[in-house]
Amino acid sequence: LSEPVQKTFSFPPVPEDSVSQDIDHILETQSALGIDLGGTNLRVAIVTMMGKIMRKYTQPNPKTYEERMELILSMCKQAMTDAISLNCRILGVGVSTGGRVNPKDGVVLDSTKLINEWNHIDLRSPLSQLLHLPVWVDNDGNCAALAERKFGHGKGVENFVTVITGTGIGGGIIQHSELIHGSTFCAAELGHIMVSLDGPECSCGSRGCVEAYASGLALQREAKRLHDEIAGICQPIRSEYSNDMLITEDLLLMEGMSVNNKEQVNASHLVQAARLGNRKAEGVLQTAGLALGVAVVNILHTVNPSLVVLSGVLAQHYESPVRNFISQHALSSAREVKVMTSDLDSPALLGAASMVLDYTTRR
Ligand code: ADP
Ligand code: BMX
Ligand code: MG
Ligand code: CA
Ligand code: ZN
Repeated sequence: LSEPVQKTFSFPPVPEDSVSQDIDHILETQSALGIDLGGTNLRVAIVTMMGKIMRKYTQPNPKTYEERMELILSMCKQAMTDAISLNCRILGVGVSTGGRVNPKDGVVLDSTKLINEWNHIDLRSPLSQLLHLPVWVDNDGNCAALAERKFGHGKGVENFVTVITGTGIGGGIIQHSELIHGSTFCAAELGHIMVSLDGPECSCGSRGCVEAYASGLALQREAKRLHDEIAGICQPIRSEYSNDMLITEDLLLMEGMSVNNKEQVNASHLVQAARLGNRKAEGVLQTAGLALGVAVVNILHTVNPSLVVLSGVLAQHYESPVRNFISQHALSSAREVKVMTSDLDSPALLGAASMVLDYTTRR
């Protein structure tokens, strides 16, 4: 007997190019709304599967709970409308926020005074009710680590840590390719690693935290202090170096700023003054870099990552002081760690979006 002939059917071959174009198209249109709530800014963005930010909206983060919720909801509504014209299909919402977060429930448990009225806040329910979408929430530093894992230097790295400098200092720890949250969701609050017994006051209520030395807010505090010193003793003289900075006898004042209007002085002026050779500003930045170095060495000796990714407004400035401190003070087995500056635009925001993109495409 001859074998029965099996009937098979095969589809005509599809040119490879069109398959990859289809996939590219899906990856471009499938998107998430990312929200990032920081000590200064509230950001919303439409982010594609590939990590491309299609549109970003930034407002100052309001000081009260009601105003903040209202603004989040109105910015999201705007983004949802714009997503249609951008041909982006929004699969869900990812929220990155300062404070301790229970990601299982989508609840902010507690916050330092960088974000007022931000304790026991259910973010998931109101957002999912309004937008009819699934919502994920995590701490901003943790989100920054997720972004590095998916889009940044952390791709394929099993154990790494990220430190993100903004108004405060956030952190995220990836161990065995997963985030660490700890027993009460307070792991990786790296800004509150204490680097001295009696240092400057921190926004968490303690003293000597690395955030109190090296955050945007800490540098702003020091910039104001230097400004007040000079304002108290002499009239500014126009500097020959710069139009927007007045430097007198090693101290600094910013042009266009009356002595009463201190609000304009911030970390970026301090960095600029240091670049122009202001020794006091240089000293402040050196101390900040040293403090961050101490914190990072403590992190190395706790979780022994192979990579530390620095991100945020001051990352580039901190890279070499941190490397130097490691080479001088880390145990030799921890010393081989790589230190890199992130190449991502808005890691916390991208990480918030990645929670949606990773989950909705999981098989
Ligand atoms: P958030 O803390 O709200 O997440 P950002 O990451 O946007 O905010 O960072 C805001 C902080 O960074 C503020 O403290 C601000 O003073 C500081 N900052 C903004 N631009 C610069 C800059 N060019 N250099 C240094 N610090 C900056
Ligand atoms: C604070 C703390 C952290 C946060 C970090 C960076 C709050 C509200 N914030 O240490 O949870 O990760 O700031 O935040 O408790 P950012 O404001 O610099 O983005
Ligand atoms: Mg931030
Ligand atoms: Ca964290
Ligand atoms: Zn602190």
